[in-house]
Amino acid sequence: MRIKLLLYILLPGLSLTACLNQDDQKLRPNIVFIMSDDHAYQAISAYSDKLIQTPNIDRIAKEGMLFSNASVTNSICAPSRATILTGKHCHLHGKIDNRFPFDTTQITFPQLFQAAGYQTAMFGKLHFGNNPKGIDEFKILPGQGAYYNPDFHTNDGKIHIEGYTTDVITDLTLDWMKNRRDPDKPFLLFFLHKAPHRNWLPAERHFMEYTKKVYPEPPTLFDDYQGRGSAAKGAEMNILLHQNWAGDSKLRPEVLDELGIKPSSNWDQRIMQNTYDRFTGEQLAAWNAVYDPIIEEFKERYPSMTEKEQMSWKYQRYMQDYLGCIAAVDEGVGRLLDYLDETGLTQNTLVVYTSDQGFYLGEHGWFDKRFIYEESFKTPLLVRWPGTVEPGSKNDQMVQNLDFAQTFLEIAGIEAPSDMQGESIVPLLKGDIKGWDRDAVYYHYYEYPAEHMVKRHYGIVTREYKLVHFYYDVDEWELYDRRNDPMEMQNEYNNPEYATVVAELKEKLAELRVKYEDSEELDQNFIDLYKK
Ligand code: SGN
Ligand code: CA
Repeated sequence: MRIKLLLYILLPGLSLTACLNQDDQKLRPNIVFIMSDDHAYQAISAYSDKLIQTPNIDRIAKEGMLFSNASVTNSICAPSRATILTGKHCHLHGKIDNRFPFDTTQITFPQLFQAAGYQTAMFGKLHFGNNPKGIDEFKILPGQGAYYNPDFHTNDGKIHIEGYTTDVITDLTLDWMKNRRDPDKPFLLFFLHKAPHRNWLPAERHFMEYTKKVYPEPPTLFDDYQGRGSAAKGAEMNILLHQNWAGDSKLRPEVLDELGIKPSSNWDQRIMQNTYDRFTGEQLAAWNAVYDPIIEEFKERYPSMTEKEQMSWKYQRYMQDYLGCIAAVDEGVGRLLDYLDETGLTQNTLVVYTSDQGFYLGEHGWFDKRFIYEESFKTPLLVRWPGTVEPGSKNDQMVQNLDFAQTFLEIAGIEAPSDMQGESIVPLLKGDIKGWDRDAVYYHYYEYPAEHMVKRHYGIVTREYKLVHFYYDVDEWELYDRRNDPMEMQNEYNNPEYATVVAELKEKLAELRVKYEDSEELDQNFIDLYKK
């Protein structure tokens, strides 16, 4: 088979399917790419069991490899997804933030799989502004999608399905696997959860359980941002100050009025009302039965609560709903893994679990993402590939979402376009780290001024340090010593002891900007386009 694949690579005009007989076709590995939205690695028990048990997601690491240093190039939804699909940094594929359109004339890796004879399917949240290309069957949520009773864009128009969206996405995925997949062809499947994106609405079975739990507070929940620059201080993602009392903490809009609580944002009350409006009568009754007593208790307590107590209350409410959403994702992953086992597909199928970026679960008092700082820069990555990946193995190399396209293409024996900017992690999956020489990664965030007010910044991350440049309306640099200050509480940029480190990293950062073809001119172009 390898020779035929080589022929295909050497003779691009030749159709791969024409070269392969049916047995060869079946031998090509299947790929299942499972991605959730905003799933923090802190909320996967394979990484940390402080918050939640995720036995099904953990199975992928138990039977495969856990990456402890996987990161994204830009910690926000649509840009991350565009990077995954194109294998390019945002400044080249152009989807620098959630608003900019994606130029659909660009090649995305599913198109190459489809052309090479793979079946391709996608279910869940793409959040890309466009329908996907190169996908035989898709059912994707419009934009962010809804947690209950979702609509989907499909190859044949719009559909509406009643139910809890995480379960619906799992059902759609399994329905395709069982009923429409051609067993004689290899497949590339995207199983893309909307959960646990804001505003965190769990399924009934989970809000009943999770609203009763109490979670440990992270040590930096009451961070005052001293030791950091104006970007951390000016960001609007503090749980106490910026999470919505109604939309996020699930107080009733009328209760806010009653208690004289000013909404944290002008869409606070509207979001919760939209949530109620979407429920069926039965769903609403189940919701109220659990959330009404929480609201009643809060009403009693609120008049005597200090700000610190309000923060602690909001943090618990946040964790209960966020983690409750993850419980359904974990069950869905379990259902898919079981199906692969039952059908014998496990052996020849690569399964990836990841998130479009990391997320703050109260670290630095925050929710949301966007920053190059640890919890949003890093993303979970678990990979199972029986026969190739050693079960229970761990890898701490700096891999990125930039690497998926080339990795999958190599696994399928399809040539990657030469302008992709990642690196295949297949050697790492095989346990060979000798040939892997990446010692730094590049990061660039753009969406500012915008919701959460995280300033534009780019930076370099090595194993030991993180050097960041915030620009646009400031010109500030930050340096973090990742080994001695893992919680990133102290900017060492102006500390003379780090002068040599700063100088070296600045040089390296400039080299990375050249290597990846980013530049001040492009920074300015994107600023100008933003203003239009
Ligand atoms: C919404 C959320 C934000 C979130 C963005 C982007 N606000 O606007 O908190 O940062 O999505 O998220 S909400 O009040 O509407 O929930 S992303 O994952 O799509 O990038
Ligand atoms: Ca996201």
